[in-house]
Amino acid sequence: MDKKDIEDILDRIGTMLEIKGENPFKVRAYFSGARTLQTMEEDLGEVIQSGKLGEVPGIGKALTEKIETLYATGELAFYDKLIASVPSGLMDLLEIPGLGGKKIKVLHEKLEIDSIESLTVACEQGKVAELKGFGKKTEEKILSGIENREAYAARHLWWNAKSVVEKILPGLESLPEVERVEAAGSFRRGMETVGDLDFLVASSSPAPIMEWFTSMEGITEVTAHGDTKSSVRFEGGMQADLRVVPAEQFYFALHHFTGSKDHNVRMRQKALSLGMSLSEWGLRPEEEKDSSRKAGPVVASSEEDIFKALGLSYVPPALREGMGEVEAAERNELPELLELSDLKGCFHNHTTASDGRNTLEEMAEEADRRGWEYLGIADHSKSSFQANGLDEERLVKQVEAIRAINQSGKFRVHLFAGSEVDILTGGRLDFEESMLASLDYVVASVHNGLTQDEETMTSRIIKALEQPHVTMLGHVSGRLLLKREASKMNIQKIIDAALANRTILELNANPMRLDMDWRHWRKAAEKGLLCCINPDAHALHHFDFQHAGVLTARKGWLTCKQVFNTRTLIEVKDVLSSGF
Ligand code: DGT
Ligand code: CA
Ligand code: CA
Ligand code: ZN
Repeated sequence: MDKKDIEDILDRIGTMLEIKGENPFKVRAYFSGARTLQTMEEDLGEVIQSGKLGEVPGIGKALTEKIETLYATGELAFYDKLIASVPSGLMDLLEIPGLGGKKIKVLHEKLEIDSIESLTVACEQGKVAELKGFGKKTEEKILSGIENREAYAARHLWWNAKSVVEKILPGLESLPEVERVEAAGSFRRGMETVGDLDFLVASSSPAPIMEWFTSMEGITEVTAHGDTKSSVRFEGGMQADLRVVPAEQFYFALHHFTGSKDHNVRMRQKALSLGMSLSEWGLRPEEEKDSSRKAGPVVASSEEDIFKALGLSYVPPALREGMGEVEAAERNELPELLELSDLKGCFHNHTTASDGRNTLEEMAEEADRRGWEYLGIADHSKSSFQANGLDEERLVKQVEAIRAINQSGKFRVHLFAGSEVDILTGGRLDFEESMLASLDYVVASVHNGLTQDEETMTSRIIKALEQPHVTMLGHVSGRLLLKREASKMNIQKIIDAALANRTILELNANPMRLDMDWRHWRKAAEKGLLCCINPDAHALHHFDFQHAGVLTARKGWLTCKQVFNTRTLIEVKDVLSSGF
């Protein structure tokens, strides 16, 4: 565990002890221990090794032991016990400005507050203002802090980041001083959520660019305004950094600020192993070493040049997560990643028959416009009554309508008749086998009972994907990014069951889902698991979500062959009628 993580844990220990009403001296020891670590200039590992941690002012014997244990093992029984003894909702209250351990203790003891929800209610009822040491002002501040919490939340959906980027990039591009511009960081890597945006510009006159950037529309705060670096915050809480570098530095800076940190670390190690040093400034021979050779710095007129200079094949930004991509690039074994243009259709889409906003015909027309070969319609099943799910009778009618449209030749796209069938709590499906058999395909999804325990949920899902008529499993984990955690499940067992039963797993491209998570795809697909990227469209413009789905698939190292809906209509028809 590194120093920063240990500081955070010491801080949290202090707060938890405060909430529990422990001796103030003991509490302060942890807070000051954290501050001491923060300002310590020496390398923590070296200090520990030399046995001198206990001599550092502000770090006593008890703390020394705990820091050493954390550093060596990353764990601390004392800390785990403490966490278990404090209601988890109380720690969430720390995110509200003005609330620390002492105030939280009072709120908990006097008003039985144990979560942000119960605190909101108490504030609205004016109970917090009546507490000693609080008052009306504090209550108002807490309430507005709660309101802002979401707007100021630390992370944002990639999709929302994209719409901000798409506004800023053209503006920067249009400035005469700007020679080149890119959005770097987690956005460029296609992370499902983005902390802040990182714009990078090549220019020899940064001043007017800074001026433009810090006076854009929609900015609520300029948090930094320097000569070559500025930071702003937009309405809604999104933050953006802008850095301006000289043109010759651009691709080194682009590579550096694209990250990830882990990827950068591996790249720097690779450079060092070749006697070079890589940074945001450039790639040059290490100083002093072999000065007779007098090799100059590497010139890069693209990111490819940097990888080439290190003997690596080009690593696309989506893969730069420090998960073996540099090693694969050394062996020239990077996958040929999926592209958006590889997709020939999709299977999980809704119409006005359930909770979609567009009719069957409108959906078909839009699919035509996009040049897709096929479009699957999978409206909700009867148990999803809140989504106006179809019962057998309505579904039979829809299937007939779909067959009729195909017959009519009105659209080029071929429509497949399917259903997004609820997986009921016991793992049974919402329709009988005969109904399922009359469909072209079946997407099986969990929509209720999302909080079942891991074992129940795992066997529920496995039971569903063992059913012969189930073609694919929809939005596997049920997560809603930044809103709702994934259901508890043993994902490895589910992947293995999908493999054994030749069931496809969906990569749901809705930007709030991006589910199954990209971190699972690489290994699963290597074992032969097939992916289907679906927009889960409830309106025509939701077909655009496929962009996010493909980017996520790329992060999972997926190739064309591993994605079902890259296949042609003929191939898909063949599989759906006679299996894999
Ligand atoms: P985010 O904003 O939390 O979604 O994630 P990133 O990856 O965009 O992180 P950010 O904005 O803090 O920095 C952008 C990139 O700059 C990051 O991916 C790698 C590089 N970078 C920033 N700080 C460091 C650092 O301390 N060490 C290394 N190796 N790279 C860094
Ligand atoms: Ca960032
Ligand atoms: Ca940043
Ligand atoms: Zn669904």
